Amino acid sequence: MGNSFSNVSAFQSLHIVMLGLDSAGKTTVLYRLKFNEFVNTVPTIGFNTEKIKLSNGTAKGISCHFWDVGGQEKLRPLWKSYSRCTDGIIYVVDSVDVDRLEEAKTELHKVTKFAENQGTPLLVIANKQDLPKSLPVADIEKQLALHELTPSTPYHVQPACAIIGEGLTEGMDKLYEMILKRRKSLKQKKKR
Ligand SMILES: Nc1nc2c(ncn2[C@@H]2O[C@H](COP(=O)(O)OP(=O)(O)OP(=O)(O)O)[C@@H](O)[C@H]2O)c(=O)[nH]1
Ligand SMILES: [Mg+2]
Repeated sequence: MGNSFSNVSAFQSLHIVMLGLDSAGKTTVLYRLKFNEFVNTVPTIGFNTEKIKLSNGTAKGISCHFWDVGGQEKLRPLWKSYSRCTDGIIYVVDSVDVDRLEEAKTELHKVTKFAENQGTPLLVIANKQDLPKSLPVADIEKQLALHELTPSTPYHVQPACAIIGEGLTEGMDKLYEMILKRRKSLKQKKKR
């Protein structure tokens, strides 16, 4: 007891949406978290949803209801309704797809600007860090212009490799930490 996680019930279910351009690795992340193994994916037409009890890290035991929405251009209009009033947003980026980082930035900034998403914690997963030409996290943070997000959006950028699961526990722990912090400050605001 006594740590920052002690005040949240392990039985609460968090509502998390996973967004990002097509082929960024969202579904690979989802099934890595669910089965703790690599699952070969096909492009998502629509969405996948899974209830997952986190099995590692400081958020171990916390239940999450994930919504993994397809990233193809024709599916992106769906992002608005899926991201509405969630506890957290995970934005997956392909760290080698440098040519589409500008597009990834534009789409991310659109999502964070929706009124219903104001203040929702954001975890950016800089995926595919196993590949030789992957951009370092600092460059991805800069190219996505995360410092230009609305000041109320707390964020963390996590280097990861969804294929082997590296970085996912750390990322989920950070997201959980940001969610708790936000809940605490909303509670305090209500009391005033
Ligand atoms: N090398 C490498 N490949 C990865 C990694 N994560 C995912 N991939 C591969 O990237 C491809 C796309 O992965 P998906 O998880 O289907 O991508 P997605 O973001 O769900 O794509 P959409 O469903 O189209 O939006 C697949 O071939 C994955 O095996 C990673 O960390 N490293
Ligand atoms: Mg997918």
